[in-house]
Amino acid sequence: MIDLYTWQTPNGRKVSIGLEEFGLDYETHPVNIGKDEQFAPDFLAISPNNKIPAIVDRDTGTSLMESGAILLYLADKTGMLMPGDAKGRWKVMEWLMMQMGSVGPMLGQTHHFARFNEGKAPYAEERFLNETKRIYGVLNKRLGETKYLAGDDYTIADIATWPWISRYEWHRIDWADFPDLKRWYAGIAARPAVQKGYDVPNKVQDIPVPE
Ligand SMILES: N[C@@H](CCC(=O)N[C@@H](CS)C(=O)NCC(=O)O)C(=O)O
Repeated sequence: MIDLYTWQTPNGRKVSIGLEEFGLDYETHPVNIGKDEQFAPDFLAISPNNKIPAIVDRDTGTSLMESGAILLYLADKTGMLMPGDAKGRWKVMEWLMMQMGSVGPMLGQTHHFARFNEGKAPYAEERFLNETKRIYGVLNKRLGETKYLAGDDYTIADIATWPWISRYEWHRIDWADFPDLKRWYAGIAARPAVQKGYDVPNKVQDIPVPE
């Protein structure tokens, strides 16, 4: 049994979608980051950086913060969604780290400057919207070459990246420029585990899907 500490954000959804895909039993503990619950001392003991998501694996006593580390841990625990061969594993690492180092941080800044604080910092808005568009281009190019980010198979690299793209309505992109990313996005959106994990801990809206 896994205790999941989360909120309905892209980083949180990575782990709830992952848990659904892995078929693991989990108990959800909502941490309302809009009410600063991530700063509660009890939560800090599990997540030293005061951010969701975090897990505690009751089977092993392992507690983990950082969505990338959590997905790697769960893939290791189940032997799923990560290739067995070294070449395949490193491709997953490559695209997982690209998500952790670029997709999440850059798109996250776009949300802050272009969505929540529009007009306050024009340079930052321009910089992060441009960076977001550039990243969409990188993903689109990759997905023009391979079915999923790390190759032929759906892996934790896709699970980590998809929830960020599911916020595309905030990114001011034109889907006509990114047909391969659109194909990938829509295919993953249709997966039952993704639909279930998207609504954890609360349903906010249906998954947006571009026309
Ligand atoms: N690198 C971390 C980022 C986690 C993160 O930024 N979580 C956000 C929600 S998406 C959060 O908890 N924000 C609350 C805060 O910054 O105080 C991960 O991937 O788990």
